[in-house]
Amino acid sequence: MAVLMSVLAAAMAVASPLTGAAADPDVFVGGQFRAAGGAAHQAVTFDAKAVPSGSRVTVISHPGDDRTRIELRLTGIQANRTFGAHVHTQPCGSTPEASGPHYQNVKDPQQPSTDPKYANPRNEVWLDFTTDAHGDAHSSSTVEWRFRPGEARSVVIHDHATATDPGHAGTAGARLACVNVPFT
Ligand SMILES: [Cu+2]
Repeated sequence: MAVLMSVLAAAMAVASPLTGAAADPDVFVGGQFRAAGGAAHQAVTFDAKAVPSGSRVTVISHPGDDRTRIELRLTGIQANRTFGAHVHTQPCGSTPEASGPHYQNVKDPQQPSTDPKYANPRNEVWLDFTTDAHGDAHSSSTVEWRFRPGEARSVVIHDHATATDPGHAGTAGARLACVNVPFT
């Protein structure tokens, strides 16, 4: 019996690193934007001209060893326009502010954070994009860290490209749309 137990323990010791790898799957979210308010939706729009109801969004988060690659795809939103986009800390709600501040790997003690030391695309996830003539776009970002589970909950699409200068860093204008993503 003792021999059997030690064999099992050895088998489990070999198996556990594999189990650990399997516990970090990609996070995949896809859906259509719906007008905010009323029922909770996967993806909500606050600006029907920029992000029409029925346009589509896909977010894929690929966790790796001490790094994360995040992809954003959009179809059918306003054509030939540059938007800002970031990972935020709270889920989308019926108002644009519900999604909270940007997720930061190292949190700025000063909030709202507009210090480029913290509000930058290495410490936050910036996914700015420019649509083509069809209103389609794709962007991605790879950061050298993993999300703290439960602290990154959405991707927000903003009015314009993200600023980088002190006092404005990380800002990108009004929040036009939001998609819920349970980042891990
Ligand atoms: Cu943002």
